[in-house]
Amino acid sequence: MPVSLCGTWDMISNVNFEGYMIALISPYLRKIALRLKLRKVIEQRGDQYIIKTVSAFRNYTISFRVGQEFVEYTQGLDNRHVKSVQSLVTWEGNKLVCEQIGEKKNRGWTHWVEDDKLHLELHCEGEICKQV
Ligand code: 1AG
Repeated sequence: MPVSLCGTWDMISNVNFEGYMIALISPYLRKIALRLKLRKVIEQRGDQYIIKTVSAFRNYTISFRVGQEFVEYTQGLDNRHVKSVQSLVTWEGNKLVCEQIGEKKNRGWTHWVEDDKLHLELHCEGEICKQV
């Protein structure tokens, strides 16, 4: 576990969020989501992580142990897909990498800290969103 991702992080940039969301949700919801300034609140208790994405519109929380598969239901995001997603989070060097195996192909995210900033890359079906 090379670095701590813990803390409260406020969004300063969000590139191609629209592209990422096209694979997942309706134009109406995308329009709302695009305006949001997202905040990440990351906590760690032992090897358990809690990552909260907080916004004025909706909040989303995941909780997992690194290296252990868990079932993720993306409630409040693209929850029209009732099918659960099998997710696995691992460290790849300094990066916390999540592979989300489910209905959507090539879906996942990567978190890392660089220049004292929290970075997040979200990908789904060939689209890559980059948030700092
Ligand atoms: C995320 O996962 C998810 C947060 O960072 C990104 C937010 C939405 C992208 C996913 C699908 C779009 C669906 C609905 C948009 C509607 C509302 C937006 C509400 C966003 C605030 C919750 C990675 C994370 C680890 O679990 O950081």
